[in-house]
Amino acid sequence: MQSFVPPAVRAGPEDGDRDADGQSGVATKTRPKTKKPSLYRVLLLNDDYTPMEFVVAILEQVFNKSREEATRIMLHVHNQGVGECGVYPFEVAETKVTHVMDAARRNQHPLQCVMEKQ
Ligand code: TYC
Repeated sequence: MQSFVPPAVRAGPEDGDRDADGQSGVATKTRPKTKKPSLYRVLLLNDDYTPMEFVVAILEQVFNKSREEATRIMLHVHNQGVGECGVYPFEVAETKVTHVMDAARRNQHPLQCVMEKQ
């Protein structure tokens, strides 16, 4: 015995919703089943000791920036104190922060990289 669930409270069409034509008969446009992932900004913080060239290299290698864009972001952080390297889904942002912090530690630089929910 299948219990009735009104369409308005269901997540979206499932296999059992399809009729002989393969039409679901359930509206999907207003409530798509797939959810967009939350996005996180990855930020670099300024300090007085990390070499500019190291920060540029991080922005090129970890954040796939051109040398010109990497230099622009590095100078923005240097002058403003903080700057955005990119916006990513949680796990991508977390991995990039880890890569930056590992590289900074390996090279004994105090560079700090953080993420924040957008
Ligand atoms: N302020 C540093 C210097 O003068 C350069 C720097 C830029 C450091 C950006 C960190 O996130 C940073 N060498």
